[in-house]
Parts: sequence; structure tokens; C-alpha cells
Amino acid sequence: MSSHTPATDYVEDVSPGRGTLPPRAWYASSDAASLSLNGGWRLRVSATADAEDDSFAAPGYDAGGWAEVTVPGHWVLQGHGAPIYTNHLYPFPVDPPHVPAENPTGDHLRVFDLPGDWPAGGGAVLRFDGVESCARVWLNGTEIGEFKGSRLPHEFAVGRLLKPSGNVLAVRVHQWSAGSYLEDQDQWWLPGIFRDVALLHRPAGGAGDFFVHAAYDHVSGAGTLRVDSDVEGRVLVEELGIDVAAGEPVTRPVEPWTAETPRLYDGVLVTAGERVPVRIGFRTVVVEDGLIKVNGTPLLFKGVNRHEWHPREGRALDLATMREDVLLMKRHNVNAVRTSHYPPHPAFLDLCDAYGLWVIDECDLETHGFVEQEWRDNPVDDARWTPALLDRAARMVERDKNHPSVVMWSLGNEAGTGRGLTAMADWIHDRDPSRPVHYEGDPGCRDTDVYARMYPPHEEVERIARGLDGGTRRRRELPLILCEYAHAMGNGPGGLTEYQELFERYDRLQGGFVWEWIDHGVEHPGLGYAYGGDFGEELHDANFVCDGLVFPDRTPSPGLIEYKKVIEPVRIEAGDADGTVRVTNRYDFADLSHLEFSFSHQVDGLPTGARRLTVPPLAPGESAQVELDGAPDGGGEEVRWTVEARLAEDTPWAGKGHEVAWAQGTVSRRAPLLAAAGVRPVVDGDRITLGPAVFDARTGAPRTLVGVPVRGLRLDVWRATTDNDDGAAWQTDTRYGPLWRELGLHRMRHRVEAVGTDGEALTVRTRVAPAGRETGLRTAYRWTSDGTRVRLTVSVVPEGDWRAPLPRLGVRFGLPGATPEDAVRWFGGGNESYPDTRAASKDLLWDASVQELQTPYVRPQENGARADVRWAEIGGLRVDGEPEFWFTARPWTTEHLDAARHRTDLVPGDTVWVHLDHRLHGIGSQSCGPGPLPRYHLWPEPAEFSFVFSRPRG
Ligand code: IPT
Repeated sequence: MSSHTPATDYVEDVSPGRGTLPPRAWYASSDAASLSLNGGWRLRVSATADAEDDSFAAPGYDAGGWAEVTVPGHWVLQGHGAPIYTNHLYPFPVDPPHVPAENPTGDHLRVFDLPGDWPAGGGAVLRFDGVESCARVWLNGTEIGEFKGSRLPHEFAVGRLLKPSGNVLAVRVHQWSAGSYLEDQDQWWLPGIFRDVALLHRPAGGAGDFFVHAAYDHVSGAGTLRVDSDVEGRVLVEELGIDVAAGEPVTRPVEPWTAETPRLYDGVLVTAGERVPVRIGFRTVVVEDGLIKVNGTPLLFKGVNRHEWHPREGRALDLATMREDVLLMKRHNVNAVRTSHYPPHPAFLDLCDAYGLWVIDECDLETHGFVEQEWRDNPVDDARWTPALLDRAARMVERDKNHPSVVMWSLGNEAGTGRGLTAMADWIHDRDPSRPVHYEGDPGCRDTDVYARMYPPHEEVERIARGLDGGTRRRRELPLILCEYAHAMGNGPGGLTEYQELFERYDRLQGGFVWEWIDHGVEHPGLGYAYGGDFGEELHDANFVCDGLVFPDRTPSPGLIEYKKVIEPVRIEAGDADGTVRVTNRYDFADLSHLEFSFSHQVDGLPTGARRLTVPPLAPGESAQVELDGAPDGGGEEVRWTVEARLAEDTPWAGKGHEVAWAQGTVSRRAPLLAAAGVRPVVDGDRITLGPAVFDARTGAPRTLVGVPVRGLRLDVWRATTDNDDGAAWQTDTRYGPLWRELGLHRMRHRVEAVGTDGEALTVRTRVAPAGRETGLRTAYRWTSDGTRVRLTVSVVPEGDWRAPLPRLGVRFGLPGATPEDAVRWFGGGNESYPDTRAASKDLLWDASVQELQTPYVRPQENGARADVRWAEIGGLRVDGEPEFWFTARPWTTEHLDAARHRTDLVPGDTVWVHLDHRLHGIGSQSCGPGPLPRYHLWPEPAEFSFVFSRPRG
């Protein structure tokens, strides 16, 4: 079996492989033996596919000198080679089916004994749940086959080759293969055996493949179960008194399965030689009257796109990490997952069944790089590749068909159009008519049962909702889902509220899936988290791979907090009469009996004690008005109400008391701020004193305010541009990040025109403008004091032809000597918010350190603003705003933040910088979608705003 020129033709062969068993359902037997082959393996990495012959696969080969690698895992994340990140470009010449000569190849070796109690008779199956991208396998020196299809299972019958001890399993894994052309998803390229490897005993008379059909008739309340099985057997469901032959339908009154009420029945398939547990969820999915319905009810997807990611393990996820994803989703009101862009580890779908999430299961298929050549030679439109496409479709459907959570099949992502896709859709429709088929790339919806779009602006979504978008007749009759929207890269996404309003207003809109769940940052000692380019890739797409609602370590980002609020399943709003609120059940299936409501009033942000609120157990869609009695008299302070809906009992995904929904409203407003005037400014050499403030007589800038030294107080319009400000290069709408830099907004000059005292005020007139431009902002700072407090009124009048909105409009100043640990107290919004990301901003009394106010985006950028701040205390200063302001404080300057590329570039200086902003420009989603809606643009216009500085009250 050794030769000098190893055969590598299979690497570039477009066929799916050789030697594997037909695909089947993924299940864990109750009684058949199994042996996990996860753990330490020997590894040798070569630079090319043909560097080594296959002698390593022979029993007796001495791999003592090889490295060790952990399976499941990626060798490039275990010290051998490096990961590569590209969005849609292939990191090799597009020359299908050829791959480069440089083809990192990992030879993997594992020697194992069968456990002592391994049964003597029967057969055995060797299963690989995921190998990227192409594997050739030998057992005990015999070649058993090769396969492609990275995120799909492959099995081999190996019983005849096994020995009680000293079995040698050899797997040669190539990073690049013909299969790579079908796996051009926007993610890291990560070769390796990254999912489980197991040996499964197959007893004589054991189960084969089986298909659980469990329909629910919402009119009669009956469930009909039929388990089609390759092998004769019986189906038992004790709880339902079911004991029928496989293949026989049986009908019983049942509780249906929904993502909100994930009722599963434990059953068992019994064949002559095996018992296999099956978890049955009764539900029926149809597309009817232009709507996706489950159990007769139209769905509203509040979804996310989930890639598999772990910051150290890459796509080799353990069960705890998968469960963490599901729990986090459930706790943030997410009800749906698109498994972008490949079938996930099968255990993830078990979790979705058990905890309740609607799943669009997507096939491992993307050929996006062909867009660069107008889709010429696209494998999905080339008959030679069709067997590979059908193989992928079958491996997904057969593996995952028994999951009630899977309500739709997706053909893949961004693969253009072609006959291969049609063949896949036809095959899936035929094999499983019980689930609709999804695919976004086919504008005519010839092959699909829903109309799917990515990143359309709000206005276009509304046009589609109203049937005004044209398109084929077939498409016009289908419901719309946004399989991707709201690009969560960096700070954002903005505009979620307005999308949700549209989804709720129009029946045809059945919700969407935020792009995406998690930042794919790679943990890195020197950088915090690495992204594209950090491993020396010659072709890469930088931090476009960090666009999730959770950070790489799964800490929720403000985007997830915002999404949770926007999609909350209970709406609470001010009622028709004063002192009442209207509560609306926005679940699709559940009533509100699992929730417990409470309310409190706050005076100047401070709660006055929570009380229980009795809300009837409303059915979906129903609302009721309830009274909030006992509002206190604020005596000049602001009085507000807060209502919260919390879990009344523990659930599998969150404990009793977990907050599901909330709302706030105003009872009475605060009195206007006192004038803070009366004291006269006094010029004293190079200083001007005004009550408890001292100014530089030449520049008019304050040196101390109420005894606190301040630095560089002046108008500020710049922010460290966000990924959404910078926008994606292909965007045709104006991208303001680059335009702002072109206009010089990051290097504004401040020319002092006059420092004057007139009666009670010190007035400083300036013109703030960028070099090289005629545009400017005439800015006057008017200072007054009553002897204890100091009031600043800033007036701004724009001049010239402004071609862009401003990033921000406010003042900033430094507090020398303040540190990241310094405490901040404020009354206003609690978490990071911007004009179009402020739904979750809860007005209360908050405290945090300066450090805690920073949101650690993987690529540093503008962050941390708190909305509607009435007052804030920091570094010995209290600032009251008129009107409310946006508060931001950081241990570094905006310029420093703007220059940083990774978290570790941000090092606190000796000054804390405070921003008091009158207005901010919106965030939007232009890193892949539309920019902020026009109403969130901060166009320069005359403005006036005030702050009163005093000593903290506390
Ligand atoms: C869309 C892709 O489907 C997704 O994988 C990801 O790349 C996302 O964009 C951006 O992060 S494709 C889009 C460019 C239309």
C-alpha cells in the first residue's frame, strides 16, 4: 500500500466521496455500545497534499515524533499554521475544481482498543460529525474511503476491520479540496477534525434510518404520529398509551410543540436488536394564504443567525457552549435561529427542541466568491457538481429530519442561482413535504416556499409588505422573511425598533434574523481578540468577522440588550387614562400566566417600592388596561413609573424573577433648572473668576469648576467612527464615516474670537472649523454663577455648505487625575444607547466606574453613551443638563479610541474625558445594510443647550 506518488486526485474530484454509508437520522441508542474517539490524536502537518505517502496508515507505524492535537479541534488553532479570514473571496485562485499546490494537510493518527464489554456480534459504524474540508480514512491499514462536506456527518461500516485492541485509525485531512468551492461562507477557514469521532456498535436487528412524522391538527387538538423505519419495529409512547408498529399512523389528543411551549413526548423505537429513544414534538408547518403557519397560527420570527464559534476552539463547540447559546437566546427573547450557513453540531438541535427555538436549518453550501466573475462557472449551475449538492442536501435532511424545532430547510447561502439548487429543492420537497424550503439567492422564488431578503432598508420592507415590489407572481404570493438584517458589527445595529414596527404592522412580514449572533474574534494574548489580517493573511476582510450580538466570550453586547427589548413578547405602554397602562400579549401561542407583573414609581430616578400588578392571563393578541395607583408627588422632582414582567416560576432556561419585558413612562416632569446667576465675573491678571469657577483670561477656557480642575473644555463634534459609520465599501449610499474624515471633522480647529464679560456673564465666542474647508460652527459659551453653581450655555450656529451630518454635538473636557476606577452616578439611561439604539435605555439612578462605562468592541470605536441623562456625578462634579443630555466618560481621548485597532491598544491615560452631548448622530447598519433612518441624522442647525456644574449632592 505504500507508493512514491501518493494519489491525491480525490482532492479535486467534484464528487462527494467514496466508501461512506447512506445518510441517516442522527440518534443515540439506549443500548448499543459506542466508543468516543475524541481526545488526543497524533498529528503531522505537511505543506502539500502529496508531501507524504500513506505509510503512516499502516499498523506499526511509529508516530512517536509527531505532535499531539485535540480532536475535535482545528490544527491551526493548536499551534500548527494559522487561520485565514475572508468574507466572500476565495483565498486561492478561482479555478474550479482545482486547489493550490500549497494545501496544508494534516495526517491524524489514533490507536484504540475496544472496551472489554464490546459485543462480539453485529457490525460497527465509524462516524465523523465534521471534518474540514476533505478526509481520506484508513482503519488498520485498509483504506475505507474519502469524503467532503465539512459540516455534515459521514459514516463508514467498519465492523469487519476491527480488532479487540491496537486498532489504528488514520485520517488524512486536506485544508483545500473541490469541496472548498462549495464552502465559501463568511468565516475563518479552519481545517481539522472539528466535530466528534465515534465508533458505534450496530447490533444485529438494530435500528437503521427512521423518520418521525408528528403532525398536529389545531382544529381537533389531535396529534398524529407515524414513524417510518427502515427496519421493522414498534413505536412506544407511554405517556400517550401508544404502542404501534413502525409505519402505522396513530392519533391521540396531545399538547402541541411550539418554540414558546416546547412540549416533547418521550418515545422509543424498538427493533429486534435495539431500543432508540425518540423525542416527539407534534406540530404542523404550512405556507398557506401567503403565511408561514405552525399549528394554524402565523409565526413572527425574532431570530438570529448563528455561526458556531468559540474564541479558542473555533467551530469545535462543546455541549456547554451550545447550551449557553440557547440559554442566552431564550433569556433575550430570541425565538428563532437560522443555522448560518451550515447544519450545526447535531446536539444543538436537541437543545432547540428541548428549550424551544424555531430553526431554519441551512445546508453547507455557499459559492459567494463567484460573484466576482458575474457567477460564471458557478458550481451550482454546473451539472458535474449536482451530485455533490444533492449529497449535501441529503446529509442535512436525513440527519436532522426528526427535530420538531426544524421548521424550514435552507438550501444554503449566497450561491447565486442554478440547476443544482433546483435539484436540491426538488429532492428536499420530495423527501420531506412537511417543511417549507428557504433560499435567499433566488429572486424569482422558483425553488422556495418563502420570499427571503437580506438587509433591505425599512422603506423597501414596507413596499414589499404592501405588495408594491413587483417580482414574479409566485414571489408576490409568499410571505417575506429577512433571513439577514440589522448587521450587528461593532456599535449597533440601529433601527431595530422600526423594523419590528413593520413586522408587527403587516401580516406578510414574518420577522427576521439579525446578522449575527457572535463575534468570531480569536482569543489572542497580544491583541485581546484577533480578526482578519492579524495572522498575516495576504487577503482578508479585517473585523467584518466580528459582527455579533455577543462578544467572542459570549458577553452580551448592547445590541443584544436592545434586541431583547425590541422583540419583547409583552408590550406595556401608557393606557388611555392617566395612571393606567395597557398590556398586550405579543406571543404567538402562549398566554401570560407564566409571568408576574410589578410596578413602582421613581422620584428623581429613585424607586419608591415595588408593588404587584394584577394582569389577566391574556391570550395571544389580547390586551388589557390596568391601574398604577399611588403615584407620589415629586415636589419639583421628576416622577416616573416602571412596570416589569418577570417569570413567575423557574423555567428550564431562566429562573423565577427573570425579566422578560418592561416599560416606563412619565407621571410628572422635573422643574426647570435654577438660573444660577447673580455673581459677576472678576478679571484677575491671566485669570477670570466667576463664583466657584476660574477661567483662563486669554482663551476663556475653565481651569476649575466648583474647585475641580478641568482641561480642554470645548465644543466637540467628532467620534471614533463605528463600523456602521465607516460602512461597507460596496455601499452606494453616502458613507458618513469616510465623508466626515474628508471634511476634516476629526481635526477641528477652535479660533477664539472674543473673551468678554458683560454684567453677570463671561462669554467666549469662537469659530470651530476644519482646516481646508469653509464650513464652520460659530460657537458661544456663556458662563454664569450664583456663587455655588456654575451654568454654561452653549449656542451653535452652523456656517457654510455642510454636506454631512455631525457625528455629535456637545462639549468635552478632561478631569486630570481621575482614573478608570472612579465612580460615576447618574439619573438617566442605564446602558449604552444612541439615537436609534435606545429602546432598552431604562431611566433610573445608576452607578458604575468609568471603566464599566466602556463597551469593549473588538475593534475599538465610539461607544458607551448613556441617553436622557438629567444629571451625572463624576470626579467631584455634578452636572445637570437642560435639556437632558448624552453622557459619556472614558479614560482615553476620542483620538486615541479612533486610532486603536484592538482592545489592547487602549491604555488609560492620566485624565478621564467627559462628553456632555446635546445630540448624537444615529448608528444604522451600513456596515452591511442601510445607514441610520433620516430622522436620526444630526444635520447642523442652530442649537442651544445648558449644563449646571455643582458639587455632588451625595
Ligand atoms: C451576507 C452573508 O450572507 C453573510 O454570510 C455575511 O457575510 C453578511 O453578509 C455580512 O456580515 S452577504 C451580504 C454582503 C449581502
